[in-house]
Amino acid sequence: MQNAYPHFPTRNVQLLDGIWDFAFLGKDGDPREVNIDSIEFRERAPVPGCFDTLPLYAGVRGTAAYRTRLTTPVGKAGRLVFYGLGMWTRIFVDGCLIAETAMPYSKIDVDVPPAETSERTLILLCDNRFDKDRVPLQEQFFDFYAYGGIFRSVEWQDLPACRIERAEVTVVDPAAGSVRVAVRLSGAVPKQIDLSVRFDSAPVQEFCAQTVLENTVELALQVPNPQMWSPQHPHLHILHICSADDAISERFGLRTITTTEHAVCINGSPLKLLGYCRHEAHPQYGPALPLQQLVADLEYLRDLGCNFIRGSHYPQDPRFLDLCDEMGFVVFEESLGWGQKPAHFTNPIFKEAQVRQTEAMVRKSFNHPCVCFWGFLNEGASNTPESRDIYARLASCIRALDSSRLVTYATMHPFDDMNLDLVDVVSANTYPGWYASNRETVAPVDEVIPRLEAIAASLQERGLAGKPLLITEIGAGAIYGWRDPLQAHWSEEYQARFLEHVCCEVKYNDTIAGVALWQFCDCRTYASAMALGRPRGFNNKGTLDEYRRPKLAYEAVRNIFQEGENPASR
Ligand code: ADA
Repeated sequence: MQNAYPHFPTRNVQLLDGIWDFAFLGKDGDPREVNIDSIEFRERAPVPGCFDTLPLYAGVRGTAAYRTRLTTPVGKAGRLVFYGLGMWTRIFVDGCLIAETAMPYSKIDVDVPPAETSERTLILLCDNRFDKDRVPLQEQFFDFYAYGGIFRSVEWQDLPACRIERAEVTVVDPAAGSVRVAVRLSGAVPKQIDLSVRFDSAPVQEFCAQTVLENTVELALQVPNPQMWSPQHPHLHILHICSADDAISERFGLRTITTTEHAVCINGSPLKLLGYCRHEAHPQYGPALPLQQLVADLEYLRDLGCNFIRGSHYPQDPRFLDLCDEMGFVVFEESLGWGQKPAHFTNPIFKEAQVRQTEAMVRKSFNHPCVCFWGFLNEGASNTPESRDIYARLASCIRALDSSRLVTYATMHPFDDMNLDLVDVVSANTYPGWYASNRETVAPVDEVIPRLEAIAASLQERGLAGKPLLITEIGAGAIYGWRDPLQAHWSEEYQARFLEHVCCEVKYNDTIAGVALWQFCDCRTYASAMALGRPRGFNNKGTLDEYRRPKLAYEAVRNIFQEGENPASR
């Protein structure tokens, strides 16, 4: 069984998901000191799964050990693919440490040397404690709960000597079906290679003795019977490439993404982006969401009339992106970040980690037509001079890997941001009518239109008017079931009235390219006194609650987003 794209049809791929052996090793010890031979695995735990959502370890921070056994061919190298791990992980195969990683939510490949026996043991030490040096990307002050464990699937692949790692497809002319393909190779890579190429079920084309430069073969190809991808018609093509040793199937879409002064265009046509920010979160699973939940969330989003999802605030599950490709959603994918300050921007460990994760995200999602925006550093202190270096580095490392998508980041400083010259689209987070600028205002909803107008005017004054303005967060909290005739803050009525007002303004204001409302569903957040502004310990600005029960605002948003032409309803 193959997980998300790309697929490797000739490799022996084993999905390692299931019930693993488990032990919780304590809250205090140093995970680097653990002797893995002495661990007594007395419990069982699901993979994927967050151990700290299980009743026994709910809310606990410390080191957990997971173990499984697998059978691999004797003498053959292989690869473990982790589609998304928790905060900090050490990975052992047959008792040897083979990797240590602190890139929460990132897809990680770990190559494993051959062994003389076929029975092998995989142990993961997963630590979910905050530690700025060890896990520079995730901190306690973030407004979403940091879970521990194995968030997404784990896979084993037997590896051939010369492997086809990826075939990255860049669209040159979508209507004509012309594409450039970079075939990335690794392992025992020859100077020249024979490749056979097939699109969908079209005849195979042979490309003999292709020159390999820097482990890459560049091909200019023509897709037979090209059909474009768009939210209305999310047509997908599959590219199969084979060499003597290996084969890969990559799925992609033929589309371009460009901008005009006020709009984002797909295949040259402006598309008003209407949607939500979404956390991968559920009270029972944390971010280890079952497929059923991914599909259910997308069905709700489609029913709401959305065509746009901001994957806040980390690299997205590849299975979710596969579904977005298929259902025609436009996605804003960003690396992990939340409110970082100058102290972060001047810390080389933080900067390196940020660049590494952002590059890994771009490589992972390169062929998803749904992904149209690359983002980073949500709500960082981008109004400080210290921010310049890392913002510029991230924008340029993204463009060096992929020049076909829009680069942006969600700013909470639309009036004095210092880095907006770097982006293709200005993405502003703003909370008029919720975190009201004047706490005595009786009708805080009235702050919405003046604030949006002031942001647009300020961009104009600063010579940024040529870049489309996207509202990447705006919202109001409501406690599910809390009804109040006075429509006070936290009531479902206030949220419904607020979102109705916002949606009308954004949908019909031609100077705004779109909106990602904050947020799709409630999600668990601070466990400390920082939860004082977060009743129940949840961020309650969801239009659905954490169990996906729609609040009053659901109908209000749906009525407006669905009005007139609705790109997501087919
Ligand atoms: C910020 C942040 C979100 C969330 C939101 C809120 O904009 O990016 O993650 O914390 O504020 O609810 O206040």
